[in-house]
Amino acid sequence: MQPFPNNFLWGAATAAYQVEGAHDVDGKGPSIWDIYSHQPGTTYQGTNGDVAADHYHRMEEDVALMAELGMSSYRFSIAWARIFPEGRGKVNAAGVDFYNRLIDTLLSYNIQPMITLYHWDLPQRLQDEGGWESRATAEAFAEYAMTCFLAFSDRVSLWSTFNETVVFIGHGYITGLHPPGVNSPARALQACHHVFVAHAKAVAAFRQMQCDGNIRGKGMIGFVNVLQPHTPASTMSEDQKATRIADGIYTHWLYDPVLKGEYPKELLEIAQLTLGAPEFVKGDEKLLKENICDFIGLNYYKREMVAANPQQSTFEMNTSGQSNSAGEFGFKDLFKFVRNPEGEYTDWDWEIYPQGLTEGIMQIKARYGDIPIYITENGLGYKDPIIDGKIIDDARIDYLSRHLQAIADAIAQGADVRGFYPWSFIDLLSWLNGYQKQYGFVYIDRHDYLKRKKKKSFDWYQRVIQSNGTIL
Ligand code: BGP
Repeated sequence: MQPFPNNFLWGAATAAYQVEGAHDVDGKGPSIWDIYSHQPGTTYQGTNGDVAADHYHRMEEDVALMAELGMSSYRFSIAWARIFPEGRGKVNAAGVDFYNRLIDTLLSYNIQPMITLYHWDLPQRLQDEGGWESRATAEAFAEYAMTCFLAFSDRVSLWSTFNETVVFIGHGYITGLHPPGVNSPARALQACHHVFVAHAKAVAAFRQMQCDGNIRGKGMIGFVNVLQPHTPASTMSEDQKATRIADGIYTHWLYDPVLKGEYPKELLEIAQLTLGAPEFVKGDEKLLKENICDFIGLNYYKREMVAANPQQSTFEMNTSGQSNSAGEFGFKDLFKFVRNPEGEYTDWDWEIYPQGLTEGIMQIKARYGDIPIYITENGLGYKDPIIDGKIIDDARIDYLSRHLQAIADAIAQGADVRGFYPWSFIDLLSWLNGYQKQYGFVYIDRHDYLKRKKKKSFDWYQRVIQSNGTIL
């Protein structure tokens, strides 16, 4: 049996704020990241996406490189504030035009676009009006999504609404490391609920447009989540229990609403009892239930080992209404992530554990059934060595080939994995780590007018694609 099906999509991914640059060009409005990254002390050495990889101006050159690589699909996000500079209302034609040109250029090389509607760059205007804590943002998102479906869906059949809720809500509203820099689990849960509402409204609009014949025949809409499997740090029952809690918070809370149309019941009760959030309005349950995804996108970088936190080690303690407001989603103090003493780690302390990708995919299949899966991100953040002018990123080749093997293993065990989008196609901005943490197949010389150079991994991935993964 061959490791990957014949129609497997070989892709790569980017996101608008991290790659496009041109932050204030052709009528684009400011996003929360444009504003936040300009505030002192928010990002690594004050780096920002004002220029990024300047993909906005070099799109044709970049797509030609994707074609040379042999990609059959490209995952990118749309900058909401390019389409609606103020978040809603008047459409910016130049923004629509950029994505029309990008899509047409991709299709001219037979590269299938996969669009993410929201990869964290909320229009600042909507943030000023309350951001994701305001229900009106969900309405604005539905308007934005419909505008994109109408403009692009005649040529685009793969759509995802949101990228990694746990990160933009977790960092935006709990750790405070992303905009809007809040530290409140209750506010996080309410904002997160509005994201699920926004998602469901966009799915409903998509389905309606499919019925009306406005969307290309086989169009599918999904959601992209972090896939972070948890392993107990020991065989002790406390650690096993802590791991189940971590699964509940980091996985079930974020996947159940979009794949089962409901929150995990026990967790929801505890959250509403102890934090008073999320609050629903009439019809929310029905909306979620009726708008389950067509596919799920999984972003896998690492797994976490979980141990009980001796300071407060029982889940039940929280049901008594005790305050636990310091933790992630309100429950973090019930467990902690610990380092695996035998683990292999990146320079940023992310455990390299390819087998976790197989395990995570199989856990998703076990809980949610035969949902189509795309691996929408996977990659190694690394300071690439340059030897005699060549970028020799052997560590990335090793990382990606082991993770591809892990995907092949999941397929062999019956998972419906349909595509692979390594992060990232080209070196781009890492949100909090600037330009030093590289992920791409293509290097950008930031001292030589952003000149593109193919890395060693480019040639490797080209051969993988040509052989449909059989050379692994
Ligand atoms: C994911 C994001 C990407 C990308 C990637 C690497 O969470 O969806 O946008 O940034 O992580 O993360 P980092 O740049 O922090 O290494």
